[in-house]
Amino acid sequence: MRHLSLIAGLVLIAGAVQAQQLDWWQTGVIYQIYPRSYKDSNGDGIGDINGIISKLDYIASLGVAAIWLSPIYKSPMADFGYDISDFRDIDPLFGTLDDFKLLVAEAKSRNLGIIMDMVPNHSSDEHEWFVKSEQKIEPYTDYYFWQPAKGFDPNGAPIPPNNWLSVFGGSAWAWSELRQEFYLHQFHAKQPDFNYRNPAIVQELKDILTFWYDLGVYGFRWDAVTHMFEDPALPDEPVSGNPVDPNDYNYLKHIYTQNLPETPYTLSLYKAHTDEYSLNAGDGLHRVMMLEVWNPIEEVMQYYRNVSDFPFNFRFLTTMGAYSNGRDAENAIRGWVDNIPDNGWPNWVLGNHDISRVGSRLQLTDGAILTTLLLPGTSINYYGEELGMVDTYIPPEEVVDPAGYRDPPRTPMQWDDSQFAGFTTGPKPWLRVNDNYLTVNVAAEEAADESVLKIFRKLVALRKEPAIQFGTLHTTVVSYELVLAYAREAVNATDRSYMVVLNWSHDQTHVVNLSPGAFGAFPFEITNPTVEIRTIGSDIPYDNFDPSAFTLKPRAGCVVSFNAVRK
Ligand SMILES: *[C@@H]1O[C@H](CO)[C@@H](O)[C@H](O)[C@H]1NC(C)=O
Ligand SMILES: *[C@@H]1O[C@H](CO)[C@@H](O)[C@H](O)[C@H]1NC(C)=O
Ligand SMILES: *[C@@H]1O[C@H](CO)[C@@H](O)[C@H](O)[C@H]1NC(C)=O
Ligand SMILES: CC(=O)N[C@H]1CO[C@H](CO)[C@@H](O)[C@@H]1O
Ligand SMILES: [Ca+2]
Ligand SMILES: [Ca+2]
Repeated sequence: MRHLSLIAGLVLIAGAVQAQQLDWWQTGVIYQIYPRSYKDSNGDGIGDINGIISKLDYIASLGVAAIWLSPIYKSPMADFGYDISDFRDIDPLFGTLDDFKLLVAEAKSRNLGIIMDMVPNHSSDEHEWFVKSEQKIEPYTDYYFWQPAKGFDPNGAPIPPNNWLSVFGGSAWAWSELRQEFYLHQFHAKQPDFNYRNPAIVQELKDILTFWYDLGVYGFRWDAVTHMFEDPALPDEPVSGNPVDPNDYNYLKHIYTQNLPETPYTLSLYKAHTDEYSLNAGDGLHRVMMLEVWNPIEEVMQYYRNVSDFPFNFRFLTTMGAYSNGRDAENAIRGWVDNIPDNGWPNWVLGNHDISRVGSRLQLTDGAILTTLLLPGTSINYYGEELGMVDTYIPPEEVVDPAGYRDPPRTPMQWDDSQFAGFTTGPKPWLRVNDNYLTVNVAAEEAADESVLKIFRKLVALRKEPAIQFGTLHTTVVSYELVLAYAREAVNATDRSYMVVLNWSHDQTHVVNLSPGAFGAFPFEITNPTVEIRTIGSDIPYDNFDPSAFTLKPRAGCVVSFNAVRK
């Protein structure tokens, strides 16, 4: 049994523990929308801003605090919007800047913030800066990573400066006939890398942040920041020993092009800029900075402190699978909360646009949201998680993702049982709709007695409880490592405490005893228990809940409120 006091939110005054006010981004749930797939307003088969506006009442009904939008900037779409040609405009596929302003205003009137995506390592080659940089027009000459050829081969072809490879395969260097130099592209050749050693580019990005803050944006999620810096001495990278083609990215060990120590420092400049903006705005709104960092946990933790409000916690994505048990779930939780630096705020991510949906990956959705939404910290939830949407099989001839594997979690939101799940009125959505839309959809789940949607809403509402905001976290694993139970023990004994119990087993039923003295018990007596939420089909009786003997079917779980009595 392990315990954690969330000191971050508490101050000890004259022996009495008092709750500090937590901020919107800490108590709230952040709802990620992949805009192409949420709601199409004009029948072209692609989701857009007006579509999102038309669904704001639904989003507000979930109780979430903010919407994070995957990129909607102007882009030639060589990489679905991650190749930006104007950081201050909206792509016409999604609408106009005026549509965006309306979205911000309409969201705000429903108490919802809008969070934008920042893609810092490169722009599109069609960006005005790159076009001018290629012509050496000041001040753009050194905005990108230019290098002369190392020499010329016998046929007169330029030889790249070193052996660096692009994430998409092949040399990371592309030759510009015009400038007679190579530029670096860690991703697509249409995505030239910025030169972050040039203070002018650092300033440009600050100005872009200011532009969007002025439009009322509540913060940014920064895309995989690992590729921001490269070693300026341009050493060849060593061979990794992986049995892959020499043109494959994994052929080399990326010690000179990933996770350079300059990255957290540069990000801290943006964090300082953001905090300064909030201070000067004088509106009391904390603008949030969330980072995507896929590194080992010790490295990820370096991105707290003055670098961001939090780096995303991907433990449930990277350490858990369909056959993970209660112990694995406990490890995923403790691995984060026990490693977090002082004053660091935890967060929980179950899925996103780059990875198999949680309903497919862990083969459960209601149990997964039950497990993460009542933990201390911010919850980030991908659209459709609140319905139990799963990955969609895409036949090879319909694959559109340039990387080839990211279509299944990106299929259209399932609104109702009409054609294309109500996503579009046009003849064809950009990606097919999951066949299960007849039953897995918003309308059906609103109507059902029990549904993932209803569970999600109740969980979000419970996050307002003092015990969920400030309570001590206790975790335990019982029943042969199969059952994870955790409690949020209220700081004030008069407040209700909460317990979440989930049976991770696929095929066995156990009887659990969580009363004091029993194996794995909590250090308090559980009195007046009430079942608040149960997973679908679990048949856990709402009445007469006995914490000393209760049975959970395979994959079943519940949330129980109670009064904790310390002996
Ligand atoms: C506990 O109760 C006191 C007195 O009502 C209150 O001031 C304090 O904020 C509460 N603490 C928490 C963590 O809820
Ligand atoms: C952030 O903290 C690091 C380490 O203490 C420090 O070197 C850096 O200057 C800080 N960044 C800012 C913008 O103050
Ligand atoms: C969870 O389900 C498994 C598989 O059916 C079963 O063996 C175990 O007893 C159940 N655990 C609880 C606490 O009911
Ligand atoms: C730091 C950064 O922006 N990384 C991104 C670079 O571009 C690729 C491809 O668009 C993204 O996947 C990375 O996250
Ligand atoms: Ca559209
Ligand atoms: Ca870079």
